[in-house]
Amino acid sequence: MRQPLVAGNWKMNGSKAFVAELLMGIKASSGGIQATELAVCAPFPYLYLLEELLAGTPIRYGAQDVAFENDGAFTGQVSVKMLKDFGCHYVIIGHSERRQFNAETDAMIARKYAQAIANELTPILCVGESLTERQQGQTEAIVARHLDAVIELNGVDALAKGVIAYEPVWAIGTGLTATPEQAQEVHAFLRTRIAAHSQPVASQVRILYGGSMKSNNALELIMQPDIDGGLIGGASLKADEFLAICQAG
Ligand code: 3PY
Repeated sequence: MRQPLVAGNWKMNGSKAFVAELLMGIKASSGGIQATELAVCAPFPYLYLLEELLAGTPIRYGAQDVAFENDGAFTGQVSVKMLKDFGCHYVIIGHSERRQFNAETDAMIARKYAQAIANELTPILCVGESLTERQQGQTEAIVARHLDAVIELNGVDALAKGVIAYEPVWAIGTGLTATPEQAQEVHAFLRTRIAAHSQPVASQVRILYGGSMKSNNALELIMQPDIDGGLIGGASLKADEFLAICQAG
């Protein structure tokens, strides 16, 4: 049995006041949500607030990126050790916005994954195709490339120490969402690909759907057999909306 996970990706949003209010709202009404694991991934400057305000709750938290080295001359970067120092449990790796705007390659992402698991930080590895790639029938080839880069460097067993998020790029920030059938097809493809290396890892690894998941479409997505929760963008910035998605999980 894979426990559903609903993780918020706040992206580059927030302020101290906003974060405090959002976390208060989530904490106040999340008590009844037992079956689903909840997490939020915040911008680096607010991690200290998460550490403070989520202490003693089952809500986990993390960051949205990490360096692939542990320390040294890497101006502007934040290491896995630093994230652990602030009590992070998760880190999002390879989000399409980082692949697009920060020129992150599969090789860099595989190294970030390696750093995370070496230091017991749980990576949430994002994979997904663009609209053009989907229209050209490239969806499976692209997500396979994203996945294989991590397996090649880290070995398949490393996948059991992380979480995968299928995020079709064409559904991010566009309001478009993959239909449950489209999403399930890719999730099943990913699981089968992992099973070719290891059936136990394939059965164990959680594969989240991300890309405009909201309270009004979460249930039908999460009900699919290979969808184990969601990585939530804009909808995770409103406590009520986020918690409604968690209820669906
Ligand atoms: C979205 O839903 O827009 C996301 O990118 C989640 O990571």
